[in-house]
Amino acid sequence: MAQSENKVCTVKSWQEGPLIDESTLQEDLTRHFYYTLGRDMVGESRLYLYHALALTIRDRLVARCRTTRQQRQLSPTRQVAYLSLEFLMGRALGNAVLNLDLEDNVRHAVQEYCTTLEEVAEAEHDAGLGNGGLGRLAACFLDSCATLGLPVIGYGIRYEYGMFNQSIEQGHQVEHPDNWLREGHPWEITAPENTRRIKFFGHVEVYQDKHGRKHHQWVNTQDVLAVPYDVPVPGYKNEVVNTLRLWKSEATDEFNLSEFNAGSYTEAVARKNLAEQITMVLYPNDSSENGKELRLRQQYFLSSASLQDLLANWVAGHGEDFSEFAQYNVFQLNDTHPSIAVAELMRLLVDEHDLDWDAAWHITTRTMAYTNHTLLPEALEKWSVSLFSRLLPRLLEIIYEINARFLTEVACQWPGDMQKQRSMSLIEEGAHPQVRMAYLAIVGSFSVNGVAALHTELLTGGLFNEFYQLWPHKFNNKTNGVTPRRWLAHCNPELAKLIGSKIGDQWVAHFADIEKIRRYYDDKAFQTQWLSVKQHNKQKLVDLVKEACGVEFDVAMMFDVQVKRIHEYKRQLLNILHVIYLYERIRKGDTANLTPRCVLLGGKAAPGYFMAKLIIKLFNNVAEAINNDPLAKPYLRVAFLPNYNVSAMEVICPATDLSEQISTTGKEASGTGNMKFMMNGAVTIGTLDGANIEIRDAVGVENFFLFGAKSDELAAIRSTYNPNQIIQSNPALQEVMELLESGHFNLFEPGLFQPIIDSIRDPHDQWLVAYDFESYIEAQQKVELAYQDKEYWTRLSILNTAASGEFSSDRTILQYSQEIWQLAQQ
Ligand code: 26W
Repeated sequence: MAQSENKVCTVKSWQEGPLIDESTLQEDLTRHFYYTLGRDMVGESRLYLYHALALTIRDRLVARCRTTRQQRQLSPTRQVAYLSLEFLMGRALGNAVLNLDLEDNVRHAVQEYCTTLEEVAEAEHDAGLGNGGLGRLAACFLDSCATLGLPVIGYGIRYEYGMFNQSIEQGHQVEHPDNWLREGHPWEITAPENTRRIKFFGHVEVYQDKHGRKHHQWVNTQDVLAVPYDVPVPGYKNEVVNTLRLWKSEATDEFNLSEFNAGSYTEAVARKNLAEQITMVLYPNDSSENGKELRLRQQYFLSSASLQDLLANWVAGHGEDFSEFAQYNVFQLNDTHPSIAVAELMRLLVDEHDLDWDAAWHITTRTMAYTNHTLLPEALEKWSVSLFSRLLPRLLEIIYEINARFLTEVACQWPGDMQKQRSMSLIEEGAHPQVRMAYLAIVGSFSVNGVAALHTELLTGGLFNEFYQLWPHKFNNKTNGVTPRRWLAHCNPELAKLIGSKIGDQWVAHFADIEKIRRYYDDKAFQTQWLSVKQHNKQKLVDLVKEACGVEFDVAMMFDVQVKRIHEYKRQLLNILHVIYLYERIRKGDTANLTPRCVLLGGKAAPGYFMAKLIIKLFNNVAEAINNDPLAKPYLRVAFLPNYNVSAMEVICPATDLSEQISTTGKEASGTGNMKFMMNGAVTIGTLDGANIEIRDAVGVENFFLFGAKSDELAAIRSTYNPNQIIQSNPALQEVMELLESGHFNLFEPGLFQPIIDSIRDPHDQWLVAYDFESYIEAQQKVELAYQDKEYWTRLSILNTAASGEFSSDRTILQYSQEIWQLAQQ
């Protein structure tokens, strides 16, 4: 339909959006409760009150979202699409209340229902649409983009089942499906009119038009529909509301029609299931590729739907003229997961919008930008050529064409060097040829970035060095950050208030300001208040640990915390060895200088990752032995918190004294938990890895407990690594190993932990657990002494928060905006 035929009819009185005063909010809350949801028993369920409140707030978000869109239409600027298979949003209510500045009014409105805002907020399920760091980073970025008023739209998948729920049974991890949509998701609004059609399977036919031009037609495909669900993303007190568009897969009508006509009702329904499988579940692997066909389908589904969406909007405004498209659009690829977008944009421009190859390539390589989040070789995505040719035949052709042209460039740069061509090719040759997705992303992008200084150095100097030599200008660093709204203002309201009482509230949106509290680190009264907030936060964690683990933590003891995905490189095992070492000291009566501590561990293991699951079991067995030993009680308590997620971190990081960031150097790309802890005044014990290096520089080397091998020493260490000798020559480690090997922690499960013992003693142990043990213990001893001096520790704590200014994702996003996206300053 031509635009002039559209009848435009806006009801003026709705343009402004609903008021946010207490009585209007109250009226809306009641109306949603009684009429939208059809409830009348106030005491019936907090769930309905939560839904009514969410709808009340959503009304306000919708109004602002519309104005944001309208304002941008008035003066079009460059915009960004952030493509990510994961958005780990957590809960939305508290964040929306904070960002819309509704707290006082909402509190009063809720009071009428004889409950508190906190209790109502508890009814919300976490949106767990991500594994860990990469997914949560995407969520922090959306918050910063909206707060900075940047035109950034997030594109992701609306998984029916998010990250699995974890329970612990007899010390083992057990996975349970996360049916987070069961009770409805009040924040989303579906836009079926923007449904897109995604092709799979089929084959390619070539024909020539009357001008002799070749065209490729991807035919006989089995299509799936992508239906968008929009989630509002509010900026902090700035009236801006951006959008996160999540795609759900649905069957097309033809599927049903043809099969219904043939009388195959059941087959038709089965087909429907097949289509809907695509967005059924989030893959719970965060560090190893498993090459599952469904995962590639998800990646293509997201990439194609999102690109079609943007192209359709472009065509609506500019017709088929793409000459300025690259001036107005950027696609940021969150790791290689959506990197098939490079080939898909080529396909859409060439096959569907009739551009020639060079024009399309010009656009693609000026709009795509790629962020790498991992150096682990096993996490680098490769898809088998045979799978590609079956599932996405036209895309494979396009990848071959991109590769052929690229290899010509390689040949020009390194004439006659066939080895170069082999090592840089987008296709890894061999018995089972594979497409190297990271290389596709690099070749198709104008920017490639790492997520911390060391990580970017290791990318350019190692993993991607040949590409760096070819195109040094493409590579850049963007050190990660986290949003101070969720990770300080919202999760630690008491500390936020104390900070506000000294330096005002500007820091929430201008986090560099946080540095101003440094002035008070020596102020006795301030220290006392600081400590009392921490104690209060610790009590909340005590309650959580008691309820979830049945273990009694004590606020008088040091809270030593490691929460993150369970992985050998993150070295939860090193932490366990330290716990066993402390226990040994207690058993020997060597407790004179022992600082009482509570050790908390949390995190999920990928369901197929045997060693990670065994590490959880070991920790739980060690915890049980220690918690049941009355000797240990005054000095050491140990708990594994099941089902670590965003909401749990909101309770954990404000209560933590000591933040464990102990990965093997060169393995953790950045880390972002380290930043959340620091903001909340935890002190870090850590290696020179990822963003720890920048954290240590910011807080001052004397205020950071450093240990472990350095990245430039690793090659030498590995070449002569002899863990058995290290164990023999270190009495403390020897005792720890003896206790472990004696079966003390697995009396009824003989041999259970042998694989862990073997891995520590293995000269090829990549994670160098035995190597770093000694310096870890020394650093822990320094921590103990420091903690015993309450005033000194409090000073350290204040200094950490004060130095966390640069770890706001606002800083990170400003850098993306200026250095990669080139967005006009808003
Ligand atoms: C294909 C399986 C898979 C899935 C997810 C492989 C790898 C991933 C992610 C890249 C893992 C991840 O979350 N990486 C983390 O990204 C964070 C944000 O940049 C960093 O802070 C962490 O150091 C990094 O491990």
